[in-house]
Amino acid sequence: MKMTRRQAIQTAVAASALYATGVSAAEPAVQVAPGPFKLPPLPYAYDALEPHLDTVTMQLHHDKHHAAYVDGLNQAVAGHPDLAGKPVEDLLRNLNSLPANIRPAVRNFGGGHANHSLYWLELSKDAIKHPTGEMNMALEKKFGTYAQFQQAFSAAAMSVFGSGWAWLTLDASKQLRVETTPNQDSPLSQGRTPVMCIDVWEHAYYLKYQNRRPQYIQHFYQVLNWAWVGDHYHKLMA
Ligand code: MN3
Repeated sequence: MKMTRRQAIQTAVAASALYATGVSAAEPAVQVAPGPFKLPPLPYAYDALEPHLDTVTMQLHHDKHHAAYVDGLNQAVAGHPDLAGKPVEDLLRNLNSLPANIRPAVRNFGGGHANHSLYWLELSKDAIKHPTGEMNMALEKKFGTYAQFQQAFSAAAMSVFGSGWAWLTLDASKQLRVETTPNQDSPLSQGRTPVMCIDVWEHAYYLKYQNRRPQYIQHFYQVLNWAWVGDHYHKLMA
């Protein structure tokens, strides 16, 4: 489907609200219920990450699952105009300052929105499969070698019981760490900043890999674009 220039601008704005992409949208924006938070467009075609992440999974994951998180977040902040204008990252960093009755919804739906927004952007069909420069040096300093980092990250992704995420994050002292969160919890709510992540909810891989999460993790590395992650890391360290 071809986008009008106006749609292209709108979708680019929606994407850049969370993370700078540097890429143009290949798919038009999916309609979600009106509200301050917008579903960012998938920054490539649904089939771009084949055969590692299959087309149907990408369609459902972005257009249905991520869209539902955006809808849920919009519903949660309806009637709270003071919150509606804030970036979702700010809401997640300050969960405890939110009204108690909307805190669980912002945690779940806002987390789902922020987490998936990062996940789409770090993936590419033309992935640079090895970190370079300062990203590589930082990983080697912390983990020894890239292979050792992968071991730690894969083990974290395998250790998530049920639904959740594994993360490469920066702590308050800008030190790298590997960690996991359950459900749609964001490391932002723990005072840490996401550098890279893997979604290990079954909806991320079950259609193609069924119960074989280790295979999904191995294929994830084939489309994980360290050029984007390294650029993101550089901006976080600046
Ligand atoms: Mn997901």
